[in-house]
Amino acid sequence: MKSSVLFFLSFLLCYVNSEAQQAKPTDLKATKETVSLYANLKNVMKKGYLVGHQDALAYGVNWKYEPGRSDIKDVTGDYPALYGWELGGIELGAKMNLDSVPFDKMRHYIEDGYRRGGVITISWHGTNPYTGKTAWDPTPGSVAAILPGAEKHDVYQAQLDKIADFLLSLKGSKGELIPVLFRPLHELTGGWFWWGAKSSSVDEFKTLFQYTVKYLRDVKEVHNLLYVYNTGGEFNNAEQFLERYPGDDLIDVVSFDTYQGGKAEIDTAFINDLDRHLTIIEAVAKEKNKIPAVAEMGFSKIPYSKWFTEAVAKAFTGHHFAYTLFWRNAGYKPGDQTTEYYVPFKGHASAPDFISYYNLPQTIFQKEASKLNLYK
Ligand code: BMA
Repeated sequence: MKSSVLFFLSFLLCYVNSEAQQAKPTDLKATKETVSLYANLKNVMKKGYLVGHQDALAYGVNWKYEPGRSDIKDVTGDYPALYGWELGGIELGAKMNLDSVPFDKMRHYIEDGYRRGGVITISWHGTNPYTGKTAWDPTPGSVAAILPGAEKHDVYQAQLDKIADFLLSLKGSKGELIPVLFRPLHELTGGWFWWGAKSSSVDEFKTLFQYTVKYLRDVKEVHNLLYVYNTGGEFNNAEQFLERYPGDDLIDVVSFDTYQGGKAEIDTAFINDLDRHLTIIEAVAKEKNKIPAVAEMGFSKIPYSKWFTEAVAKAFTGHHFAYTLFWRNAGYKPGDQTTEYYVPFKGHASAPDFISYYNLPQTIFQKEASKLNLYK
């Protein structure tokens, strides 16, 4: 009798332990808040997904740097639950990023979002360390040239030092580090960035990703990061999705980016692809015990006014993933004379549809996210 009780108790303990272990990020030294965020994002998926917006607090269509403002808030009365920010330019020691957001302001916006209980994700369209040109310079050999021991390795390492400094400068009110979903080397299956699939071999890319995580985590001791593996839409099965995956010990979130282009109509191919890609990454995440997410998405200028309910929500039906991030409301860009925005602003034709999307039970914006206590 006694031994069977003991057996039962130890079984229970093992079960509880393994449940707890399952909810841990790959960085064994991750801060308390980072560990909590990871576990909570896993739980969130059971009920819905966080909705995010890139550069949400810095600017929107026809406005810039107005304290407290956000296009999503203008339309819904609520902030997004996830805030995307971009570090491109920081590696050069610049005061502002490649989209003209000053890093000092960005730090404050990050603190604001975190204080409200929101989540932060960061991308990095970094300068090509090999050529000194932009991120969009897929010169062959760029990755090989910066690997440990190669001619431009020190340039990349110095870039990472700047990244580490910024990430370690993000602090909450008690001095705790703000957790960040960090997605370096994103859209890695595409051919447009210097780290892309067209300009590096699978092994070179994996080595670069492994080095990047290990340098930030083990050398720079940055322990407020969850690492996001982030492809483009160039995959048809798990094997293709995972071709450049650097390893289970380095990745916490598996994700992809997706954009609708073309005509102002419902595009069944876009919906089907999104649905299919989610099915693939959800299976990968389940098998590897990771978190699935959509790292970036949008339909620039939202020319179809029911896009959010009839395309996005439709494709997302029945899926379980932690978050999605709509890309930035840049508005008119004098540089290339184009206009770009991905969520409606007040008065836009798709604003009523976005409110319907906001009201869906699965979509989580700031007010709901705050109640979830994602850092506890
Ligand atoms: C792109 C566009 C660019 C921007 C870049 C990095 O998709 O929005 O205007 O510079 O992202 O944020």
